[in-house]
Amino acid sequence: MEDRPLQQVRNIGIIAHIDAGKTTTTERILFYTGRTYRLGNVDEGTTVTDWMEQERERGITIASAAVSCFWRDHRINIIDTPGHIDFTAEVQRSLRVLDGGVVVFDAVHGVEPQSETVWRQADRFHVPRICFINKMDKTGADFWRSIRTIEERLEAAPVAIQVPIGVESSFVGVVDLIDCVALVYHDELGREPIREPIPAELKDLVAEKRQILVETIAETDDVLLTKYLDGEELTPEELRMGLRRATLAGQLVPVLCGAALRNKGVQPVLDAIVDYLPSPLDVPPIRGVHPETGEEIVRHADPQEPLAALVFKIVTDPFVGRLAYMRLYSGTLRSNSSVHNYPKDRKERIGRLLHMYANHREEVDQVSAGDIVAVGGLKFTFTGDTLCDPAHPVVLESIVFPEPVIYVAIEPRTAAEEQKMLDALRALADEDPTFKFRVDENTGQTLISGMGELHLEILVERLMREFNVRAKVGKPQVAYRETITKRVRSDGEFTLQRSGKLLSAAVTLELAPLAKGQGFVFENELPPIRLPAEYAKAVRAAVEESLAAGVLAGYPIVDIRVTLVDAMFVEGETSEAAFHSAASIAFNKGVREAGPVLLEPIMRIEVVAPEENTGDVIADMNARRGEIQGMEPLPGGVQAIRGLVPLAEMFGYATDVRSVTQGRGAFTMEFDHYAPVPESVAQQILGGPLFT
Ligand SMILES: Nc1nc2c(ncn2[C@@H]2O[C@H](COP(=O)(O)OP(=O)(O)OP(=O)(O)O)[C@@H](O)[C@H]2O)c(=O)[nH]1
Ligand SMILES: [Mg+2]
Repeated sequence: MEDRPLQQVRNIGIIAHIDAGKTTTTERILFYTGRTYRLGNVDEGTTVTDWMEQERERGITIASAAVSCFWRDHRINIIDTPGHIDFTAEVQRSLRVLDGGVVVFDAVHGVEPQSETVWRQADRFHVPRICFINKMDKTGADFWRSIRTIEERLEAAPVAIQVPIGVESSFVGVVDLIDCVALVYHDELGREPIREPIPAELKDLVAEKRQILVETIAETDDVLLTKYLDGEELTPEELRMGLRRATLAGQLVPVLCGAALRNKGVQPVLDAIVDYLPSPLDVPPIRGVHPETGEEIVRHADPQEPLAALVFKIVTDPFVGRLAYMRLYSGTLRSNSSVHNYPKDRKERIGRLLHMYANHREEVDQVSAGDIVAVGGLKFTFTGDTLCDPAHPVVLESIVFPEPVIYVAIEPRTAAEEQKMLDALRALADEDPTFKFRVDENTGQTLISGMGELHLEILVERLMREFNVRAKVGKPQVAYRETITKRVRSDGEFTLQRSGKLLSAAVTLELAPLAKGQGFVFENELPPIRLPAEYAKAVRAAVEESLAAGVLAGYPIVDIRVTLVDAMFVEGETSEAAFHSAASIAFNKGVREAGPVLLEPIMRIEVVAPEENTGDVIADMNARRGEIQGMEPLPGGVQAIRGLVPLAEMFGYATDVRSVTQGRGAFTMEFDHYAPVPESVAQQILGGPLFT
């Protein structure tokens, strides 16, 4: 894959709600750009990007896949991401390193729950995007309603740059509003959309929508606005340039439509990627900090600048072993060279450089700023780490992943497989930052935790298929949290007689609740003259350890501020260990006195069901301690029912919703926030009253 000047490179993520058609669209992109010679199909398990066995069997994308192709002399690096919420980490890490996004929608539904999730993620990383309203061939498809849902539910500024020709089974192509020409698909494979005059019956609609488009673009640019207000015609080139500027600035979102499965409307998406989405030179330079001084460092997409690369994915490849996927923001990286890893502060030797094409590899000698590459041979490097030139150290902002919300106990079929299982779990956790495992000290059980039932199901299956570990798994459990509800001061004292020597320490901690999602804050009010730094460090370490297992049921403690307000010791008769113990005593006693409560994950769910079942769905949701937040009639006589429900009440819901709706209902659910468990429910979970 020969290189292109950076302004002719596009690093793009295909993102959307589950099943919107991301992989099907990617498959057509690879076909029309000549990367493939036949069209694969998700339902037959023959696409390029859904290459994992489980993806092919289930017809869903599980892991994001990187591919590259060329269009109009531009190199387009695409990452096809999963839509299922359990795999949200894949979207997060992809959007963190990509420059532009193609957001796909199902034309029958428009915005769906995960459309909102990925849109917010793209907002967080300031990723300019275009929208592709797919499945225009389906019954109930509605291009204009889909655009309205983007405006209303995503608070965005979508602007149609096309008008569909026909709809449902009569959908044959689009009218390009900038060039005022119809693109009609006559051939089965959709290789050559034919440029034709605008169908007469669409002339008025096209004129109306073009007027809106021209006005909308003109309003984003003073020069164009002046020309427009002077009554001058804006040229297609001026419109395209104006729309490009507005898209890169996040002011407008161009909207296209098509039916990828019917091979219609994909080539204009490729044109829009080139015309409206950024090259690595169009995105702001990356900011990092100096690992020692903390001073801010800016790096530009320039191969001559010192190297700065962010690792966004680790994969264990069956043929070449452990691969680290990274995005280069500046500089040049050569195979067999050495770099420095921060925050690990370790030297790393660069082995092979590979351009990945789904699960195929193309070896290259060097890559430079703006490129995405997989690197073999790294030992200490994990997702979120920075690799840089040892002479020009820099740390880039890492990638934050959501915390797991459910867990299951897992055990190997035979004791002999214990170690093999733990090694396999380590390899899987190495790849997936939202998958965690630990051995519970009290029970000795191995617990694996993740984002949802499907997430853990897939990973347990991988244990078997890829690591040949047969495992038994328990029932899914909710990953509760604990927190406190009132401010307390708590003293802790520790005394130990060792080899005739007295060691003692006493501390006073103030514990205070923090707002939801604030996590943990530690403050030390004692200057080193009052308490030597190493003892203060021991106090902090003890508190952090105690956070891992709360006093109610051993769940992690969150949203708490701990302040070290006093300490007592006798010079020479104390130690870090004494302070560590005194702090644990003070902390745990304090938590018990601070009105500890159990927190449970609350899920945002959307059930789409036939109107006649709405009542049953609502009743069932209420019975699950749910809170209905809204309903919306959708095309085809179905209703979207939205609400918040505790995860603990949602296990097995997939089966229940089908029986409540005679198999016609579907639902999506994603984590929303943690909330206190009602007293009565907490007592059931804890098997008795809480500390009061
Ligand atoms: N009718 C119709 N079906 C389509 C179209 N595009 C995709 N599909 C079907 O929609 C289903 C999902 O397609 P995918 O391409 O796997 O969707 P996805 O967005 O990649 O799904 P995830 O990766 O699992 O989130 C498959 O059955 C496709 O055949 C389309 O344009 N029209
Ligand atoms: Mg897919």
